[in-house]
Amino acid sequence: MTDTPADPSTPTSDALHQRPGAAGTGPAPGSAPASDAPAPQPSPRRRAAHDAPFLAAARGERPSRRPVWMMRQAGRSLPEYREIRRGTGMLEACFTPEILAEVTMQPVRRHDADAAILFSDIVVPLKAAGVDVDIVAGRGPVVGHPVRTAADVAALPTVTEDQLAPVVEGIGGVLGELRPDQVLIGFAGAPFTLASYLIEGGPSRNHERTKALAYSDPDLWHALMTALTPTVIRFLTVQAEAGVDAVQLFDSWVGHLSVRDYDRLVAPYTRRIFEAVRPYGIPTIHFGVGTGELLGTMAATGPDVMGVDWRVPLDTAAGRVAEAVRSVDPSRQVPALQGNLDPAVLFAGDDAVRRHVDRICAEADHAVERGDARGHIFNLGHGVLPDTDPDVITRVFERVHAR
Ligand code: 1CP
Repeated sequence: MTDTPADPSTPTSDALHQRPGAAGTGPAPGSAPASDAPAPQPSPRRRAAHDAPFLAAARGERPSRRPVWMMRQAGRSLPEYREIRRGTGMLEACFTPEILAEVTMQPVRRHDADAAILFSDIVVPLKAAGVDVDIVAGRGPVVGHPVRTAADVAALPTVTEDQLAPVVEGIGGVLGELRPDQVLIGFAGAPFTLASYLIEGGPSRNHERTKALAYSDPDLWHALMTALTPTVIRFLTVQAEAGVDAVQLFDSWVGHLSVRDYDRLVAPYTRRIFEAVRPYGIPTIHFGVGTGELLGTMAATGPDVMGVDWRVPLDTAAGRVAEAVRSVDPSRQVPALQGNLDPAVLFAGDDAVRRHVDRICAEADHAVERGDARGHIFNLGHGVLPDTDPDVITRVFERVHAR
């Protein structure tokens, strides 16, 4: 894989306004996703997100207010979520369009969020493709037959558009409810994080089987990443065609790798994914936990927005990101930053919450003024913890909007 080419990696403001659904703005010939999917089709449900603060910040324009959303804003912190989920399995909920749309909208209504995040899970495309995976309450994704041999890799299916029809229908439901200044973010798990669940068979503290496979049998590792990448691309492009306004690629556990290993084992596939989504003209976000040392290398794979966990101050993160992006292509606009309140701060009382929110906004502003970030989207440094008081979350949204 070569590095991201200069021009296409720098979506201009115009390019970001273009939706594949608008007349004559579909992906350029030859730049279609690296899959056998048909050329992107206009979505009858595609809306124009006008004056959306999220989009302005992602493009490097001045937003009418500082945009804020939270990873895992939909979910167990909300009583209305626990209510609607009663008696319905997690994956069943992800494949039921009405539940998907309702759960996605719940935090947007309650907190006046600037973005909805699609209620789904990173294992949804694997499940849709027929992989034996379930989400076990209190544990997370569990894989019936872990992937550890060449035969296992060869047997991995690539998800098809038809298998994702319920997700497309759910997206339509959300788009019908959002205000024009609110956006819908679609997402996918990145191949490393998916590979970890597939190899380990479930959540893992140290990802030792995953790393052992990569270190002992690089050919098998690359075969697995090569097999997973088209499913990730298909999941994202199907969401883009259904009308999402942005996508986030979660490589949640990639911070367990050294930067050298990340570059060899992961970056080529991530780059391929961002290249495949770029023709859709929607902002891309990239995020992983514990990625302080990887921020520059991750940013160089091509996202428009870099998510930062809470361990690195945003102005420090911006320096790392900007330096890496400029070293690949000095003409490329530096990414915007997303982050990075420690989710545990939400348990520390209103004074601490205000102090940390204000500090983070100041660090982001410093980075933007210095020219090391094109904008700031406020978020947590990882997902909302299940026991968080939803009223505290609402007050964070209010505080950020006042800044
Ligand atoms: O029954 C339940 O409510 C189970 C809890 C739950 C929820 C609410 C899981 C199981 N997934 C989800 C939804 C989910 N997953 C969203 C919804 C939208 C939102 O953010 O509001 C998103 C974006 C995800 C993505 C996801 N799933 C990631 C990437 C983000 C991250 O947290 O780093 C990962 C790693 C997963 C795997 C997963 N799914 C569920 C759990 C408990 C886990 C983590 C398990 C582990 O520790 O490995």
